[in-house]
Amino acid sequence: MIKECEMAVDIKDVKQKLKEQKIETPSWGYADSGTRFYVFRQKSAAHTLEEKLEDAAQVHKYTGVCPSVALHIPWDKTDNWELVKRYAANLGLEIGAINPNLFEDDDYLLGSLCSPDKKVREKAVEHIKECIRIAEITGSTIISLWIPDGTNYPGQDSFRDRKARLEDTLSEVYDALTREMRVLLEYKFFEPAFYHTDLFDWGSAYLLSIKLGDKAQVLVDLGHHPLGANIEQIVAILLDEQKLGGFHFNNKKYADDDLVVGSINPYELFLIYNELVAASLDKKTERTARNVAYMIDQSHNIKNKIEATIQSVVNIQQAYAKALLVDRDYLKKVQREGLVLDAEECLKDAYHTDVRPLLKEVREEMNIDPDPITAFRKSGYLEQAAGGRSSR
Ligand code: LRH
Ligand code: MN
Repeated sequence: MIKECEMAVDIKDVKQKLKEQKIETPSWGYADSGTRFYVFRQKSAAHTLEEKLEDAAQVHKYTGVCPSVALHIPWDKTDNWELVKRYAANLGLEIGAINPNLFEDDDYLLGSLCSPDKKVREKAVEHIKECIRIAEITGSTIISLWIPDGTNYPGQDSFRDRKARLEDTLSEVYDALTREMRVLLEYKFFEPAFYHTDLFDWGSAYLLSIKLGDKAQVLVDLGHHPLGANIEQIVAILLDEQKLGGFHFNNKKYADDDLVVGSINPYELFLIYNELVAASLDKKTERTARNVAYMIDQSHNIKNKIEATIQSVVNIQQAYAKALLVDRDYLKKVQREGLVLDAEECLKDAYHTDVRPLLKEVREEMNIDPDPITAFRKSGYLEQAAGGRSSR
């Protein structure tokens, strides 16, 4: 099976790229979460930031590719960020993207950065500046900014006035970034607003990122598109424009379901990685492709949260491995010759390659157990956590 691919790709190079993969896990993925209907609490769920970091360290221990954790403010708020940075470092982790929260405050009823009320806009900008100060201490270089603003009824507000407010408030945020930092603009086509959303698609985020400057890029959350949207095409365009900053990986069947990435549509995840690998081999886009931030953004309502996160990482590793096995010279040739079926079959050859043996070899060479979930289960960590953590 591996033999098949050896012709087209250098397996040593593929293995090296898989060993260098970096996937950031979300602190909120380890805590109790649910739907508006109910939260099924888990005895082993994390409640404190320390517990979330300990769980993230387990995911890194058993996958070897998750050295950083994204935080959400104020969900992870603390008064000693130096201590948090050291605590994480002692667990072999770094603090990753800082996510401001512009959706959990009474003042944001009519919006945050787009609110008609200047006081509210200033409050939202001040909150993001607080997140920038936190990032300076934790050594984070990414402010991951989802703007939930929108309206629920026609006539409620002016689209263009809100657009002007957003450009104005975000330029103040942009000027507050340090030289090393970048702000990733996360769009979403609806929810919590149900008539219009101010940052609703890749185009609105791209436009804004162009107006702001090089330190502003677009974040693609896989759950934030209308059904039928061609996300791999959006990824290709943003790469080509050097404006793809990162991902929030998850999967959906209907709306923003935040299910395990690759669980519903693994072919889509492969096609997204196919665009990323192609861009990494192209002089015009390789730098952007190299700096893409791969982050998971999920809520694990019924699966064990640590196991679901490990499963997510494995799904991402498999998608990347398959994309690295695509015979790109042959693909280019048949594409140029208009051999449609052959081009599609070239991709499917890689997609249908069982890369699990390859990934087991890679883990062994990284001195970690070839079967992460089984190894984690054997560790007894969950039973210990369930015993030691108070079910609040
Ligand atoms: C919004 C979102 C955003 C986060 C939240 C947890 O749907 O994707 O990235 O802030 O989920
Ligand atoms: Mn997200």
